[in-house]
Amino acid sequence: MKTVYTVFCTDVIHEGHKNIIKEAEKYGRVVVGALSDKAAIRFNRFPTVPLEERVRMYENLEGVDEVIVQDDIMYDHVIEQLKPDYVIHGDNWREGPESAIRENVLNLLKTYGGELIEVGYTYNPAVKKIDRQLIEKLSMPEYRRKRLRQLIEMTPIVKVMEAHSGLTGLIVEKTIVEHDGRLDQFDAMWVSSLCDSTAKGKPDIELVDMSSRLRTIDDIMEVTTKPIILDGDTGGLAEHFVYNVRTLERMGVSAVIIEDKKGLKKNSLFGTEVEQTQADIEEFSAKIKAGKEAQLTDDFMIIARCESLILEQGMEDALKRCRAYVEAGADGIMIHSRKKDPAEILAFCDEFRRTDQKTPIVVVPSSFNTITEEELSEHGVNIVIYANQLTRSAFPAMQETARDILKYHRAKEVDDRLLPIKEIITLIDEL
Ligand code: SPV
Ligand code: MG
Repeated sequence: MKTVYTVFCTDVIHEGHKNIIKEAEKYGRVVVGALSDKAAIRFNRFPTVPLEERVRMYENLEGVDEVIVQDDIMYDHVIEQLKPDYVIHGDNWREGPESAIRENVLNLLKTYGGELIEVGYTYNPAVKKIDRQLIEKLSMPEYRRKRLRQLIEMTPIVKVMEAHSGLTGLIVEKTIVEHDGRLDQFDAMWVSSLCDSTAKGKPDIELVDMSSRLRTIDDIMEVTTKPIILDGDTGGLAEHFVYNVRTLERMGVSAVIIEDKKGLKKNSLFGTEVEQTQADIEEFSAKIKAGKEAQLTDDFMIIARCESLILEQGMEDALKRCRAYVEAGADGIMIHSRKKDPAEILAFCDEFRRTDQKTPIVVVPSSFNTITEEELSEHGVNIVIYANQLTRSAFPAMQETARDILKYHRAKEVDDRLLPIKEIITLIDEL
């Protein structure tokens, strides 16, 4: 009896999957791989049904003989163990990043004479509708909100990219790359005060008020499903912060990060070049505590950001504060630095982890940008935020285009470096 293998990474079985099984049965015994959560989040949609339930769902399908778990997007391990005579897949993986997986399968099958069977991908209105429903489900507050906590458990390091509009949200949502035989994408979005303010042409001094920040979040939420972390600046008055916590929670935001400054907040990357005052430990702890008491779900996170290293108050002060903030109920801590050398941040993480192995650590490597995600993870970091790189890449590109059109009195010279009109008009999905 020959073995036919296919992998599923879906929460809902539709005609397309049934069609694959029907085809597979013609060739032999059907083994279905259930893609593990940690593999699925690297290129597919975030699972809303636990792995064990997905396995059971696939086992109950007519024509399926066995279900195994595939723990990686690439098939190496599974093919090595199972040596299937055939791998069967929809033909929709020939283009785009998924073609790297197809290459991987073809190379593995070649080593022992296995064969790839590709069947026409079913994309009828019923399948399309299921697809839309799955996406809509992920964008609902009750799914989106808890997803950050789930990601912290599921992945060694949660990768977060800045978004400040529907368009930048779409970039974070949809960008998937294949590099070195691996597929990858961002896990979540950071609604940065710096970039949200900059997009509105305003300074990053808490001038853009909460109503406007919420409007930005809503624009992003309209077109995305990934979890959102809000840069909440100082959190404002504790008496106001509690109301904002409830609003953010209700909208489906996963976390707010508030920093231990008071008075006129300026951007941290100014450091001590401008006057900035750190709040007392007691005062800031009370704000965290009030926020935690106000929230109603277990999903929402209030993360305390410590500015001691930015304001050159020393390592001991940073550690003392972060431990106090955790004591006050913070669900995570963010430690910031504007040094180019990551040594200071790593020393902090190592020391913090010596006494606290659990509380999530967040870092923003804008200045210490030589450090890799893997190295950060080895030092106990759970969330890495790329806080401003989209804004910083868009601004010079737009400025150069504006300059060149002024210079040449026409747009021909800039056209080659622009997104083709056809692509811009199809960038946004139609319902
Ligand atoms: C932001 O992105 O607004 C931040 C991070 O707060 S930083 O600009 O590095 O202070
Ligand atoms: Mg900020």
